[in-house]
Amino acid sequence: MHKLGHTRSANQRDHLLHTPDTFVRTALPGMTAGTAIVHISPAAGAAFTQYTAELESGGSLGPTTAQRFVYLLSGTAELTVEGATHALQSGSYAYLPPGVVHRLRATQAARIAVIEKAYVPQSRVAAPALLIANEESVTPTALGGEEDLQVRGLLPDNPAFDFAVNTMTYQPGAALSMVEVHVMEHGLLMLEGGGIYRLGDQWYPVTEGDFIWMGPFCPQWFGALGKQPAKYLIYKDWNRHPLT
Ligand code: UGY
Ligand code: MN
Repeated sequence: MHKLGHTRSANQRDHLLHTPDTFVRTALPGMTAGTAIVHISPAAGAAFTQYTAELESGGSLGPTTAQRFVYLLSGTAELTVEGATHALQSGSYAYLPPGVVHRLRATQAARIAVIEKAYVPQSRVAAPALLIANEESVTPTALGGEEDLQVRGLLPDNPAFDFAVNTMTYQPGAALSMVEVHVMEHGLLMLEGGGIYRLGDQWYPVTEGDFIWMGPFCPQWFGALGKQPAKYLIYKDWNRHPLT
């Protein structure tokens, strides 16, 4: 059915809601047998890029000189880096330091969340090392003691990292305990369930498959609705002075 120009997608100064009906697929340099849905980039004011790579079996990501974080949404893949090949499945993720040559190839059709960011060095702190893990190996913690809101920090709590990526899982009815307004920006991919996201002065219904960018100081709040938990993957810049 034709939607007569209607969409939930919205593009505001300090936030973006990107819903699947508006996704445009594009080739990225060096990517083979696959396409990318670019959700956010410096062109829209962000200091990072996030895209969903959709690879056919045998397809691979192109190279990057930036640091790269990948999280397997579905399918299987193999990551060859530093002389070893690692099998990735749903929930597997990897942090690839800047300049580390690697090859990420789908072994079955795969969807991969990809975050890329220029590294901001910190004096007297060595750059982070390669990390490959699965979300299931990370122990969740209750946010602010709220048992119905569990957070998994996918990257170590270590000042070498200039960004963080977490998953947050809300039981139906759970919500952030406050409206947050902070210097960090976010890239957020809804993995399961849905609810209401407050962004700036608007409240949006959001569901699995949606992407949200929140710019610095964008007022934000989320409450989970429905009968299943809501879960999202969320990026934020981290561990650096605001002047850097
Ligand atoms: O880490 C965060 O800032 C997180 N609580 N923000 C969010 O879920 N919008
Ligand atoms: Mn936040």
